[in-house]
Amino acid sequence: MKKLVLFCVVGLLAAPAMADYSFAPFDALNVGNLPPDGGHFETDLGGGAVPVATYSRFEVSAHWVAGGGGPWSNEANLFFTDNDINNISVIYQNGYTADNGAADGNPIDLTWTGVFATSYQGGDPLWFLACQAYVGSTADWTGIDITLIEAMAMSAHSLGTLAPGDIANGDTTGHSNDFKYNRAGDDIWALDHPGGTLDLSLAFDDTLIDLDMWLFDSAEVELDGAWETTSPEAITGDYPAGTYYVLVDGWEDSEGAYTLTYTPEPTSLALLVLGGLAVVRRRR
Ligand SMILES: [Ca+2]
Ligand SMILES: [Ca+2]
Ligand SMILES: [Ca+2]
Repeated sequence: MKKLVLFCVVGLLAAPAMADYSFAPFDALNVGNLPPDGGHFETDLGGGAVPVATYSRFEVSAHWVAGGGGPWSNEANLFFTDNDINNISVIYQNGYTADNGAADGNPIDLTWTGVFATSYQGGDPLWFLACQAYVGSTADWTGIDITLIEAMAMSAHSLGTLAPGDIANGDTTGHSNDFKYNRAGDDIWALDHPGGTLDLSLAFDDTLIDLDMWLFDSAEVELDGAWETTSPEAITGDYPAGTYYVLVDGWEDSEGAYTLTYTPEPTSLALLVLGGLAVVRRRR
């Protein structure tokens, strides 16, 4: 009988103390669209005073009031870059709409919580750009409050360590959004890989949710990813022995239950899928 090791996540791990950085709040009035429509707002946020560290996430809030041209609050986009709009080399975050924007022009306190597509390392200037995406419309953003959140190590956030043959039953519902580009909660699992074929399958109810997964090495460098819209997501590759990390994350704000299966060989997975035939768990 195949040995299944089931991990059921019943609570969140305590987060390590992090160093965050906040800028003094500021206003952006008559915010319009990006060129060629024009009128967007941009600032270098004081020009590079942020302490050197790896910042992986951001939290932004602002009071939003419609101007002319019929803007909606869900058209309020922010961007983080390394330079002004004519000299951008690095886009830390591309057009990102608020968590609570609405399809209307009513005043609202907007919040954005997100993960940088490329982590910001501090020291170098960080530019903040704001725009209203609807052509010809403007809005006032006041009391813009930006906090940069220092990166959290995957090793510190692992929910458990899987060996070949293990299955993890998890659920990202309500979990913190620590990794990747979207605002969904996410889980990290460590893999104790004996070397050779590394085969991962992520099953979930794709009629309700859309989960994705990524594989990282021990230095937390991304090796592979699976971001189709259907279940199961699959990653297969040949990797040397060592510790690896799997990130289970949702598309946009999709969260829910999943079964993550780590098998040493594609044949084992095929047997499981074909009817639960007994397979022997590989031992080192
Ligand atoms: Ca998380
Ligand atoms: Ca996430
Ligand atoms: Ca997916």
